[in-house]
Amino acid sequence: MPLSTFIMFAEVAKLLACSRFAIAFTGAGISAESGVPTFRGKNGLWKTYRAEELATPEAFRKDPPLVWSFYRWRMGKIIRAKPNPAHYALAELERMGILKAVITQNVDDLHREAGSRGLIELHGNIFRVRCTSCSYTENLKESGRLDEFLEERDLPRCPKCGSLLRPDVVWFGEPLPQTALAEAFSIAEKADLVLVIGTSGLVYPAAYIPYIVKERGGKVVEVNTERSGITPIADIFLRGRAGEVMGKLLSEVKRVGE
Ligand code: BJW
Ligand code: ZN
Repeated sequence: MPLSTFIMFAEVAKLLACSRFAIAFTGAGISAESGVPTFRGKNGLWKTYRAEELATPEAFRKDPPLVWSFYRWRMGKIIRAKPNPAHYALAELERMGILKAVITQNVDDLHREAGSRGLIELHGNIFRVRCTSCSYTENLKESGRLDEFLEERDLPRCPKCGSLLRPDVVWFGEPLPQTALAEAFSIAEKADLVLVIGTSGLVYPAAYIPYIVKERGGKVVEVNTERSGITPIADIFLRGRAGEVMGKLLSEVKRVGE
């Protein structure tokens, strides 16, 4: 590791250890090392698939079989993915009392699997489905019906009213879940440090989170393999893969605390 990177790790570890209310804001890049594809970038989903044909309410109205085949494929891929050292590092920082919340744009459930408890999911959860007509929702992981659901060829129907079910995720042009967004903004207002990990920072309103922290005088520490929409306001930029960087950072935080 070059000396400058080593010094930056030590500095971030100290900032974290001395923080009063540190939070994390994560995106698809944190799950890349778990084998979950990101959206943008050279191997991103939106390079192969067109977002407007798959991740909008209009697309679902126009062609529900197409949208469902995309989501069934992703559910099947994501259910086999395991959290990586970055997810585990955040859960451990929370157990150590350093991290107060993880605000994620990811729908893959990997933070929860890694043990994060103060978790806010801004864009929903891919393993939850909800009815397009009534209030029915189901978490397919919890109900144990995921395999059956993935094998089924027909469009999924609501067991209560027979209407079409849809993935409980947030598509372009849809509002984010109100309680989750309000809570995320309120937490960001309190934070004196935000770790921004693996997001292009291009999708709003989620991408406001680091700006809120910065505006209130908090530090912005970014972990990413590339520059992002957030990099211009980052106080410290740790370039690298989330799993590798966060594993090292956790060790450094533990060393500082000894
Ligand atoms: C690594 C790595 C490794 C790789 N280690 N790093 C201003 C204000 C408000 C809204 C807007 C606004 N301007 C425009 C809008 C509209 C729109 C928007 O933001 N569009 C922009 C794209 C221009 N926003 C919306 O439509 C939102 N809704 C809304 O605004 O509603 C308003 C409304 C109010 C009231 C009534 C009605 C409407 C909704 C946005 C929903 C986004 N949905 C998706 C799909 C979720 C479901 C699914 O999974 O299928 O969410 S799109 C996709 O993008 C997904 C992600 O959560 C989101 C963000 O992507 P993310 O996580 O940043 O991933 P990538 O791929 O972009 O980046 C990966 C990063 O990782 C890169 O930087 C890599 O370098 C890095 N990386 N490997 C570390 N190993
Ligand atoms: Zn229903």
